[in-house]
Amino acid sequence: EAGFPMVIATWHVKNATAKAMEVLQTGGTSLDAVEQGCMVEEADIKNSSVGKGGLPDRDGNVTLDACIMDKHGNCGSVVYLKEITHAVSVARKVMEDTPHVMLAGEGAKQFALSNGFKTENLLTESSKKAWEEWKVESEYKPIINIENHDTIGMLAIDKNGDIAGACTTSGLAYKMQGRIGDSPIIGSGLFIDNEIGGCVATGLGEEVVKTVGSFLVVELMRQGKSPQQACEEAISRIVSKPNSNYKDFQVGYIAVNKKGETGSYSIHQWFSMTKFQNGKNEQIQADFYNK
Ligand code: SD4
Repeated sequence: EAGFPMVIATWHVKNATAKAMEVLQTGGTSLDAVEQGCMVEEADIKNSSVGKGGLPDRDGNVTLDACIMDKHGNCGSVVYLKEITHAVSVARKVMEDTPHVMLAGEGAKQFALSNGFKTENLLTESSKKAWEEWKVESEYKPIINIENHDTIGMLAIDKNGDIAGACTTSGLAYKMQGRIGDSPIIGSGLFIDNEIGGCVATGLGEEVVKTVGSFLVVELMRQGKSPQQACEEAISRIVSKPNSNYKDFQVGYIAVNKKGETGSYSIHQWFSMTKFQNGKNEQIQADFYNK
């Protein structure tokens, strides 16, 4: 069951995991694999929650959040990035070429431009139309499981057994202008500890941030839990809060440990993980809390 090289990702993203596995099999590092895997979804205009084609905020701006973390515990992140499709690659540049971890907004964009990234209009016709339809009622509520194809978070182990992870999103559709989710926040949307394992989150970012979800999952694995048990415990921290309105939102976690064993768990049905391991690239339905 376990073993590596291997890669897992949130939701149904077989093209992305196939790309990552190709990188791993041709001798690439887990860092290269997660970056290139995530880029597949960023470029896909049919994915309405990542990169180009992502749904905008209430005012019509598509703003991207992404982060990446390597085997040494180095990390880079961009928040509120506009007009640059490959946010994950900008995050990697922040990690590798600056003394900082996070760059936001205009500064992040200027940094990207100075590194050769090109601006593009990320608001596609179909996202614009969806936004215009939304504006009629302007009712804000989190959408559970957008098309079963959402924020991409990816974790990989390369031939050397080293773990890396990345995460990229356009965030919640119709968020307030300036809103940042969990996805670019190290420890919330993503955490890697190369001695132990890694975790990435998807769903309502506010709830992930409040419980520092991905760090929690990795730390629970450090204390001896399996990836599956750790994901379940992290969901339990959210749903068992007094007054939790978990019926109204989704959160999902995927995790991997050093051996390549995996886990996935969510609050509601229809979260899934894509896993490429031992020659098989498959979509796996996650177990869930609200039965
Ligand atoms: C966010 N966690 O911005 C992201 C959105 C997401 O599935 O994962 N949607 O809160």
